[in-house]
Amino acid sequence: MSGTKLLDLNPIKLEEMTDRYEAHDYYLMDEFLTDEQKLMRDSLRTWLKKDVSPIIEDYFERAEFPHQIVKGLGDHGCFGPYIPTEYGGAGVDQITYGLLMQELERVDSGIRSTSSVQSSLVMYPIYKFGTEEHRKKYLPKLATGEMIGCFGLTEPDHGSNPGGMVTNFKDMGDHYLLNGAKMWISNAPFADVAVVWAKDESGRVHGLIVDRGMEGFSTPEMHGKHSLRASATGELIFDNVKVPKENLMPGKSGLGAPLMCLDSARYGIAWGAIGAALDCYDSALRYAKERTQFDKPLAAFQLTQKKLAEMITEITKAQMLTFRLGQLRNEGRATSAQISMAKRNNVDMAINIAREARQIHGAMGITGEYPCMRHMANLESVITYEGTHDIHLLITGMDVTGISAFK
Ligand code: TGC
Ligand code: FAD
Repeated sequence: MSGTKLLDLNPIKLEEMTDRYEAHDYYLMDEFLTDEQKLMRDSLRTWLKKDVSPIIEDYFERAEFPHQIVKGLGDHGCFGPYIPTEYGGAGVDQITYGLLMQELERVDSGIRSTSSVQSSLVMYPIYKFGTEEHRKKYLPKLATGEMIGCFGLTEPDHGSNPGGMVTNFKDMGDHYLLNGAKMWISNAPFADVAVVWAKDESGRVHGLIVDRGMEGFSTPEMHGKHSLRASATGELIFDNVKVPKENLMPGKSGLGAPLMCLDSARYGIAWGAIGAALDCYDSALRYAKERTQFDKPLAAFQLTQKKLAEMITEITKAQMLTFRLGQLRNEGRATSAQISMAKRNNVDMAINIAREARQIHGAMGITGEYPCMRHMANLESVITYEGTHDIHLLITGMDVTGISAFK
């Protein structure tokens, strides 16, 4: 991993931490990792335990994004981990990227979301499809968090079927005129820049970079979410927005361009979901050993052991599936369908574990004192965004049969 950005390690005393999370590695997967991969992961974990997990429940409850963590996310390589260092990214491999997503989502899916959007849905398309001017203008600031981005694909009437989008732009000679609306957009309310997918006059999809402050562009926040509450979600409204022609990303057009970004983000989610599952399992295991009923720890009852044993089995299977996917990504051999399988399997695994872990905590499990209910609620978004559970099943179905069952 030459050319990677190494971190300044700031040792934090364990006794300063209230977060008692211990990572679980039943099949000794760490033995496959390099020292550098472990260093980046562990450094992020330490910072998250000190500065993020102690505040996350409060921000979730207030339905607010903790803006004060943005700099720390940038410092730990969570914005554009695999973007080359010459553009401010961390320049790391795909397994390190996955490990970072796992740590973030171990704390909260909303925090991983912020990183996924910034990295895979904003920095990646600018790096891959933008011009050199775009890369130089946006990537270094996005990498530090000085600038926050969002990604507008979903529309009020086009979610699973983004190809039906109606947001469009017309060539006005010296600029483009953009009209339409996007909905359910993570980071939209405070994003400085939006990567927006819209159709030209011939119906071809292109990516445009829309800067905050352009006349006719607004980003109202969406309220009332019972899930992903520590992440801000909003609309993108384009009312005759004059977009400079140089803001069109020329590298690729067609629906395949946003779908390539989704491949990268979905891969990160596959790792992230393992983090949420590990946190629920870890909390349930500790609670089951510490809580007694009928004069025995809960962990001594066979039914509790069945739950815990099945949880760690499913986590271990997901860890192995995802690690192999990471190797394939590093070699440039992972297919979109393989990524769909991992995203679907791991999020489903995590949501089931969150539910079982919540049960082990009894009534305490519904409170914010333990993380399971928050993870469970968050995972309801994760199982829907970046392609729903059923859409990913249909992608696997199409891959193995050669027949599309979408339409
Ligand atoms: P279809 O005709 O199959 O494909 C259209 C074109 O795209 C190509 N393609 C891909 N290219 C790269 N990567 C992929 N994964 C690709 N999948 C398809 C395909 O080859 C074709 O290319 P071309 O050159 O022939 O035009 O498209 P379709 O209209 O039938 O739809 C296929 C479907 C349903 C699989 C796809 O549209 C889909 O994945 N739908 C789900 C939508 C989705 O995931 N939206 C996510 C929005 S962003 C988000 O949720 C962010 S949450 C972020 C956070 O907070 O973490
Ligand atoms: P629909 O497409 O209406 O689907 C509803 C149900 O019908 C689902 O169960 C689906 O599986 C099923 N269904 C649909 N089509 C089929 C079919 N062909 N066969 C069988 N079943 C089908 N989008 C962005 O662009 N950018 C973002 O940053 C972003 N962030 C998000 C953040 C949050 C918190 C959430 C919840 C969503 C976000 N999204 C974002 C939107 C997300 O990608 C969409 O919600 C998702 O793609 C599903 O679209 P939909 O909600 O319109 O559901």
